[in-house]
This record gives sequence, C-alpha cells and structure tokens, in this order.
Amino acid sequence: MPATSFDKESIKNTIIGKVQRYNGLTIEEATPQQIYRAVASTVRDQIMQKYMVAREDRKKCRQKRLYYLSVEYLMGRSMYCNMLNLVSTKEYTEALAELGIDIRDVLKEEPEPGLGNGGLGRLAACFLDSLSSLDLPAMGCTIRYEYGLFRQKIVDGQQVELPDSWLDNGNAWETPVMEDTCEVHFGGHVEEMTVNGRQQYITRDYYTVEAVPYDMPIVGYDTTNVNPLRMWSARSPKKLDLGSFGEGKYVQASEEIELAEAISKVLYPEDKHYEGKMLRLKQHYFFTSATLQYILKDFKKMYGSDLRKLPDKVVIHINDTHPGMAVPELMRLLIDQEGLEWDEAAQIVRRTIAYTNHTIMAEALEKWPVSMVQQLLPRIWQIINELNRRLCDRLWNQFPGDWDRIARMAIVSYDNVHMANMCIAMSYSVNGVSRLHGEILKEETFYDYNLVMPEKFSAITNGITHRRWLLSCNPGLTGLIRDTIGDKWIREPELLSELRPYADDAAFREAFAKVKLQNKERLAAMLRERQGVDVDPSFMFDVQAKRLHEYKRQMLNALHILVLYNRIADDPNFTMQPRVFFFGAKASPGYYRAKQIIRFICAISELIEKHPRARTMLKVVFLENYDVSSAEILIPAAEVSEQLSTASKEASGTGNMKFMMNGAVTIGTMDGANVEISEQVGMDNIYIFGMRSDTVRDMYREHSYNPMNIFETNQELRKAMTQMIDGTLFPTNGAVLQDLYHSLLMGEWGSLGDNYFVLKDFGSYSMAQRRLNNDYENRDKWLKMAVTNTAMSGIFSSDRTIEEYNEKIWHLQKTVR
Ligand code: 26W
Repeated sequence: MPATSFDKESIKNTIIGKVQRYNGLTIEEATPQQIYRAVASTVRDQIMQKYMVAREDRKKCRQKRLYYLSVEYLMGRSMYCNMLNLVSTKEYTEALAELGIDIRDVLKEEPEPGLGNGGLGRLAACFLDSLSSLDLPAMGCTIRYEYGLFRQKIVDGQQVELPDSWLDNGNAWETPVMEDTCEVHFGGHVEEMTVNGRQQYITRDYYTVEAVPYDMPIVGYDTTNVNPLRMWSARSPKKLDLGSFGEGKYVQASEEIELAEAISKVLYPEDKHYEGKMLRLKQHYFFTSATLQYILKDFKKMYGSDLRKLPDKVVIHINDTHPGMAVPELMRLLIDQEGLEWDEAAQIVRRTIAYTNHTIMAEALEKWPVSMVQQLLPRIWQIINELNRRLCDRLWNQFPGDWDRIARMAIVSYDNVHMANMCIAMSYSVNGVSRLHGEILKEETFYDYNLVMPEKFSAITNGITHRRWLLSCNPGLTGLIRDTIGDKWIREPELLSELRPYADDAAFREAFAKVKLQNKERLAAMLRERQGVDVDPSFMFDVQAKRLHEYKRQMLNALHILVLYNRIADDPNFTMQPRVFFFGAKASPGYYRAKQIIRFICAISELIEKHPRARTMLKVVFLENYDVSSAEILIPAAEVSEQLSTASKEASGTGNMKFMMNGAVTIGTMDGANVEISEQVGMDNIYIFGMRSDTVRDMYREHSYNPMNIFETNQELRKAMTQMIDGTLFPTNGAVLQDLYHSLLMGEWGSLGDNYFVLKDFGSYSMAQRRLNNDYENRDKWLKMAVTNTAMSGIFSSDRTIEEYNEKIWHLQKTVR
C-alpha cells in the first residue's frame, strides 16, 4: 500500500472531523452539499500528499515539461474519477455507507465545470488524465471562466439558454496561487528608441489586467504523479477607492473594474463560425500571455537565464489556433524582455511550439481583423507584421510571381491575421486528429504548406480516457470484463481485445446483455426524474449525442424517423423493432438553423406520441442539457451510435469512440475516426453508408449536385420533407421550418442547396438502417457485434494517443522514482 492511500476508517474519521470543523455539525445534521465538501476535501488531502511528492520528483529529475494550452477544458465532475485514480472507490463507498450515506447522493452535489463546447475541450480533459496516468510531466493551461457553456432547457419544443454559474458554491478542487499572479497589458502605443545601440520597443499608455492562477490537481491512475490544470482568472489591478466615493468617481472606477473582469466572465458558445469579437481576442491573449510569462519564470527558476535551452526543457502545445498568440507573445518576451535577437528568438519559438488542427471547416478557421489586433495589441501586431514580411520574402524567392499561393500562405492577407498560417509557419509540428483528417490537411487545407515543409505534418488519432469512459461510467461492464479477462487491460487498454473470443461465448453474451439492460434502466430512471419522460428499456436504444451542426446531420436521422413514422401510419401491417431515438445536442445560441433542427426533432417526437400505434414501436427523446455528466449515463445505455457527418467534415469525433467502448454498434459514414473504427471491428460489425470523402470533395468542386433530382424521385423522403411545412408538424403555423426546408432544396452562392448532402445520402442511410433493424432481431448476432466493439476499442484509449504524441512530438521522459 502506498503511503498516500487512506483506509476506510481514516476516511470516515476525516469526513466526520471536517464536517465538525467547517460547519460545526454532526454528519446527521449536515446538508448533502456540506457532506460533499467534506468528502471532496478529504479526497483532495490525499491528492495533495501525492502532489508534494510529484513536485519534489520534478525538481529532482529536471525533465522537460509539456504545457498544453487550450481555451477549453471540458473536465466534467472530478470526485468519482479522483477516487478511481486513487484506487479508493471501494474505501470511500464503504466509509460513506457506514456513515449512512449513499455515495451517489454525494457525487450528485458536485457542479459540473462545463468549460468547453464539445470535442476539442473534452479531448484536452482526456489528455490530462492520460498524461498524469502515464507519469508524464505536464501542465494544462486555460481560462477560469466564471460561466461555462450555457445550460439548455427545452421549452415548447425549443431551446432556451440559461447561464451556467458553476462557481456559486466555490470549486472544491482548486487553489489560488497568488504568488504567480502577473500582469497582462492591452492597448496603448509603441515607442521605438535606440538604447546602447540596440533598438528597443516600449509600449506606453497601456491598461493592465491582472491574471490570477487557480490550480486544480489532476491525479494519475495508481501513481504519485499529479499534474496541475492552471486556470487563469482576470482581475482588475484597480481597487475601489472609497476616497473617490464622495467625488462621484466611484461609479467610473467600478465600471473599469468590471471591464477588466469581463475577460474571464464567460465561455463563447460558438464552435463553428468564427466571429472576430474583441472580447474573444482579449481572452485568448490574456491567458496565453499569462501562461508564457509563467513558463519563462519557471524555466529561469529551474534552469537559469540561458533561454536558448528553452526547447530542451519546454514544449508548448497549442490546441487549435486559439492559443496561437503564443507565437508573437513568446517572440515579444524573448526580444523585448530577455534581449534576444530576432533570429535567435524565432528559432526558439520554432523549436518549442507544436500545433494541432481540429477542423477543416473554412468558416471555423480563426482570423482576426488587422485593425483589431493593431488597436488591442500594438506590439504584438508589429511582431506579426514582421513575421509575415519575412515569410512572404522567403516565399517570393521560392515561388516568384505566384501571388495567389503567397496570399494563401501569408500570415496577414486581405486585412486579416490568419492564425493557422502563423501557427504552421512558426511551429515544428502540425498534426491532424485522425488518419483521414491528416490526409485532408496535407492534400487540401494546407496543401501549399505541405509542399514547402512536409516534415512538420502528421496525424495522430484522437482517444478517450477509458478510466472515465469505461471504468467510472460503466461499473457493470467493468466488473464483467474483470471477471472474464482480469484487470491487466486497465493499464494496457489494448488488451481489451482478449474479450474478442468471448463474442462467441453464449453465457458471456448474456451477461453482457444483462449489463446493457441495467444501464438502460439507469438511463430510464434518470429521464423519469429529470424530464418526466418514460422510456421502455425493452426498446432498442439509439443515440445521437453531439453538438448540433448541419455537417453532423442530425437532419438525416430526424428525416429517417419521420419516414419510419409514415410507414407505420400508412400501413397497418408494418412493424419494426421497437426503438427509442435519443438526441442530445446544444445549438449555438446564434445558430438559427441548428435551433430549427431542434424544433423539428421535438415536433416529430410529439407527432409520434399522438399516434397510438406508432407509439408502440417508435419514440423520440430529446435529452435536455447534454453535458459530460449526462453523457456518462447515456453512453453506457446506448445500443446504436449514430455518427452521420458528411464525409470529410468531422475531423475525428470522439463520441464515436465512447459509444464503441461501451458496446454500442456504429451506424456511420467513412469520416474521421469512424474509418479507423471500421478497420478495428471489421465491416461486419459496423453499418457504413454514404458517400466517401473524396467523392464529397469532388462534388463540391464540380458544383454539380442538385438535391431536387432526389427530392423528385424518392417519394418517402419527399413526403417527410413536405411534412416539415404542410402543417403536419405545426398545425397552426406551417411556416416554422420554412428556412430549414429551403436550405435542403435551394442554394445560394453557387450551390444548388443541401450543402451537406442530406438528400444525397438518405437512400444509403435508410438501407443501412433497414439492415441494422433486421440484424437486431437476431439477438446472438447483435450481441456478438456489440461485444466485438468493446473488445476492439482499446486502441482508442487516450493513453495510446498520448504515447504517440510523446514519441512523435514531445519527447518527454517519464518520471521515474
Ligand atoms: C468559433 C471558434 C471555434 C472554432 C472551432 C471554436 C472551436 C472550434 C473547434 C475546433 C471545434 C471542435 O471541437 N472540433 C472537434 O475537435 C474534436 C477533437 O479533436 C474532433 O474529434 C471533432 O471531430 C472536431 O469537430
């Protein structure tokens, strides 16, 4: 037993003691929230003991350290995963039980930190768990938003957004680190002068925002390694001056304070369309500058003042381009503060920064109006401009006269700063997040850059932490796997493949089915409690859960459900496997069409409920406020995983991996990581449909696709689409879905409509669904597929992903003790 593990008795006594000291109460008198805080504090004590060891290890080993910068970290709740990584779930569960407390009631008290939109933020969270568990030295860096992603309610079939004030009762896991507070400067103007023969740049009349770090310890599984997640909070350096109270300046002063603190107020809920909003730029620069200042401070403390060694001791990984201001900011610090020459500084930057791209959607590629950068960050603008000038010089030599190419590759063009170009030009590594995505980056999105610097490009397929997404969220399945193949797979998840032969073992299959049924019952209970909805666990559970986007094609799913409804309604002899279709999806508040899709789904749900026979085999449930915590209940209950993105559009997907690991069978396109999932399980254990990504890209290029041709030939589809606007769904107002309907049939900007090929792929999707429905009737066949999916999911553990990043990009040493 390691010194840091707590036994049941000491856990019990610590909790009793804390409730007494914090609240002056006995356990019986304490509220659930008070108990939660006492338990969290106990778990934290245990982690802190390890944290001290980890910090000593770091000082001793003096290893290179990774800084993983991301504007989003979608952590989910911490308590249970922390207990799990401390290998103490049993001790805590029993200790609480002996105090008369059900651990589940304690876990429910934790607010979920929803500091992310979707895949990108959740990936960062999975990475931290794996980094700690693999004994790699790292620090996650982000913004401590006071409000995370909005909470979603469905009112009258429409999305309503509510603020997510997750910090109301404080955050039990964080500690402020006041001594690392630093200043970030905005605005002003730059003065150039020569001091001792050297050109100097001094910014004057800037305003200051203070950056205060809060650290959250991330403990690895059964190890003493603990890495911090550092969250920066904005604070005004101005203190309210009570002396100015009488002079009426009080209001102005408090307004200034509010403006400064607005920087870390709220997470932007857009994850597709990029809008050059000043506040967003402030957020990005704020946390990037604070992080870089800290990195240099820590480096100098550990290794002295020779910054040329920075690349040997530090790697800065930027999660998409959002922290891309790290490039000019590091240049600025090295030149203006540390006195290095331009070329030296540029070389250090190019050897220290690595960049991951997460999307090829043109509208999501980050760009900032020059005027905005100039005004907000005048010195940074100078540096960007100089980086651009030198880059374009080089390109001009290489491609004389090729203006188009140079414009495509430039950092600054058409009055915008193109963040991806800056990140590629100034980093040593650019990676995509699945094999297919990596290829598209090279052949399409960054074609020109790949010609010039092919050695930078690679692809590393995403992963998910099997500790949260199997061990923690699916104890039933975890128990069954342990009873069957032992527990070596917990450290080496690819050993899950030892389960594969058990797909042919009838007793195992039945045990597997029993676990699935229990998870379906657990989901049903949650829905009854939270939404007052009743679902029948004997129905097939089919789930599409992800952000709402046209490219993810929730429409394909919805239209197909409407077609099924019509088959039932029009033909009294038609039957099918009873099925519940679950949707979980938040729409960006300003994304009108996405919100219309939610209305469409909810309207279909109501239509079905009104039909006595349809109700017996079809149901649609829109799960409100899909977040990490509800995913942990939803995913283990799923039997079918819907991964329907237009091929080439989904960079990887990670939900697909979570469903697979929990024994759901995928119906999906050959997109992102679905391609690799299909290779792992084999084509017999997945339902692949639709156009392949090269065909999709050809069709975009040719502008030849006309959805009207399909509308006119596919009668079932035509009928369903017509029902969108003929009063079937909205009897009192047929025009509600007008725009959505038109978007599928009529185009703009040279397209003939249906930009994501919903109609084009509908036939193929509908056939795949028919096969799936028939196969589900064959219970043995279905269960074999489900078991195979779990068995082959090990490669999608983020442990594998992180090992690959480390081999190809980071080159960190594992802490040895
Ligand atoms: C509006 C600014 C903006 C633009 C793009 C914010 C956030 C983004 C992200 C890049 C969107 C995102 O989350 N991408 C997803 O990243 C996952 C992790 O790599 C992939 O699995 C998903 O396929 C990809 O859509």
